Amino acid sequence: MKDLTPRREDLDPIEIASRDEIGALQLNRMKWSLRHAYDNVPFYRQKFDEAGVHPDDLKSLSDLSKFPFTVKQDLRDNYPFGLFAVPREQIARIHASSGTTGQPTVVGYTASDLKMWGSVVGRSLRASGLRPGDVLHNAYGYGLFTGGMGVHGGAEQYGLTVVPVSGGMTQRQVRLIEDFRADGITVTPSYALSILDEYARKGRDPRESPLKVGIFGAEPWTNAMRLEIEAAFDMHAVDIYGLSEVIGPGVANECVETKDGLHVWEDHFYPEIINPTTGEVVEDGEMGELVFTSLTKEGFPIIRYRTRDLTRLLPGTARSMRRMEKITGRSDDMIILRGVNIFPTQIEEQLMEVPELSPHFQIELVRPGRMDEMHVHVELAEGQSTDIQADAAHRLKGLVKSHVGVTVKVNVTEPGGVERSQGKAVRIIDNRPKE
Ligand code: DLL
Repeated sequence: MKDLTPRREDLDPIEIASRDEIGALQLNRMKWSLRHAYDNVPFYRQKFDEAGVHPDDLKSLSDLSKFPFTVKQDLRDNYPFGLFAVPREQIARIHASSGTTGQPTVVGYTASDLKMWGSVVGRSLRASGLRPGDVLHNAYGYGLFTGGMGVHGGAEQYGLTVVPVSGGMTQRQVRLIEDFRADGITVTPSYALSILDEYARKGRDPRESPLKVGIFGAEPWTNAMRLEIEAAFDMHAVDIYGLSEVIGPGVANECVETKDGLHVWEDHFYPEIINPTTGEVVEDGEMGELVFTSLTKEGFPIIRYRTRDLTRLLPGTARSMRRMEKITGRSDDMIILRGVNIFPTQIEEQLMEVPELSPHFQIELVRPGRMDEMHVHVELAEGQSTDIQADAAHRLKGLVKSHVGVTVKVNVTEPGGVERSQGKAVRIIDNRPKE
């Protein structure tokens, strides 16, 4: 793999500024952001008043903990535009969650928010190893989802040649990567695996592809998966994080030279980690739920948003800004099976240990009697004989038992037997009877 480390002189000065400088900038911006939310969004004014706090009470960054949290339900309750802080006419773009499981959540951006978003996405792409003039194959979904257009805007602003393929039509993905000589690909890790399958189907060697780096996010993935993808494509694989409520992709990104967690672009998004049960802020280094406050957003300021993502904050390495550890999972995706807490990423880690199985998987929860059961659906890797099916199932079951601590049933299908996604993978299917 090529060394893609960016030159220090190409970084934004704030990326490598002193902690004091970063802190001073954050404090100024945080004061502005709290005031902006309070003055322009009735929801925030009411919440702050009820909690007995006022933007003027923020004297230091740690005073933020006095302010109330915002949760997803607050966005639903204020559907569609109730949390906007500028007149609707000044909103240049809307994005929204798909709303398949309830009321969609809507976010809005002013023209200057879009510029700021472009700059943090550009910074993320540079940290990933891309340079102006490189070709980017953008396979995140275009539309209301922030992945496609968010990466697109930032890539253009940064000076890349963007190929806006979006998700789907997997055969065409491979063809365009090859024909347009893509240097980088932005895609969910699960859909990257489908593209990899397509290389095999075509009888082409992905190691010969022009790709130098893959920038994967929008769903949890493990370091074991990173090694698998890096080896398969002979390219770097880095992690990009974000969420629509905070802006979209580009809230945090790994640096290609260290790949040791994601640097949070703290000059625009202020992170805290809280104990999800008590709501108390915990020290850096401790695990908990990630909470974000936007520092510069005009259209849709967000104060202390509870992401439900579980991670911890670590000191900066390749940049001065703090890192968040690769996300283990969302509290929503935590399965409690007979008292043991399990995240799908833990199953992924064990699955990677069995080379006869492909990395695609789904978890089904059932309750045939009184006890919940977890069935792991996996498939044989391409070219494996069905004779080893039982043995592979047995091995995965053993690994899950000894490393995760639960007994699961493993169902090994033929290649292609596990449902594919073109964006975020659906990892858990809950077929337990509804209470
Ligand atoms: O997924 C934005 C995005 C697009 C990020 C493309 C990266 C790349 P939402 O649809 O609002 O936004 O979903 C946000 O996805 O709270 C996490 O649970 C999860 N997520 C996003 N990035 C990562 C990641 C986009 N790198 C939710 N690792 C977040 C783990 C991630 N989970």
